[in-house]
Amino acid sequence: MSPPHHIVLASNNAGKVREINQLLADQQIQVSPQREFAIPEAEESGLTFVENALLKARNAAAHSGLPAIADDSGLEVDALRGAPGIYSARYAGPGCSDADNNHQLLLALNGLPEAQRSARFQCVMVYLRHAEDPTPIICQGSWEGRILTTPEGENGFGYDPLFWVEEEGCSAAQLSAERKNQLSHRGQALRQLVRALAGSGGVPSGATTP
Ligand code: ITT
Repeated sequence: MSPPHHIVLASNNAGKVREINQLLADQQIQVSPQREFAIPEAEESGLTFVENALLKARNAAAHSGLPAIADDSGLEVDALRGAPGIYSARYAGPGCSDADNNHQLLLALNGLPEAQRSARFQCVMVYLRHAEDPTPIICQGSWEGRILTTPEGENGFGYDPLFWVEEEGCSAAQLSAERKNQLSHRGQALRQLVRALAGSGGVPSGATTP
């Protein structure tokens, strides 16, 4: 049995949707962002990336009747004991912009030397065959870097202008979309998910295959 052909993507973040669509471009999967179904936003009440990803995917699957993929991701800064973490999208407060979050992060790390600015992006990507799927596919990726003292670059989204990628000698926002997807937490998680989907055939748990 082949993988599902139509999946709802449980994200309202345009940057994520763009990257995920690029990563899935050569797969035989049609991924529709949840805004096309007017799906109400899920409350991200979990305390882990996994919990929040499941909440978002379940919400999108329930409202669309389709299998769903969700990405819960964030930036962990060692000097901030893992903050902003699961709160990365709203670090500077409700309704804040990427620029507000970056400003907040620079304030929090003000004066800290380079050696103490280590950080990583985390991404948990989940797939639910349907809203009550008891065996979700859960994949995870992480990407090591360091927080700059001033933003650099225009590409990407979120904290990319402050995320220095040592092995590339530039910020994440100075990488091409293709290169970022090759390296990033999201790219790692989604490639795993695609492999798992190809193996599972996207069959609902409990269903029998001929
Ligand atoms: P959805 O829940 O609708 O997908 P969101 O932005 O609220 O969108 P999250 O709760 O997963 O999603 O928060 C992720 C935040 O982490 C995101 O808003 C960015 O601030 C940051 N982030 C995640 N991946 C990133 C990346 O690749 N580059 C820069 N920042 C990233």
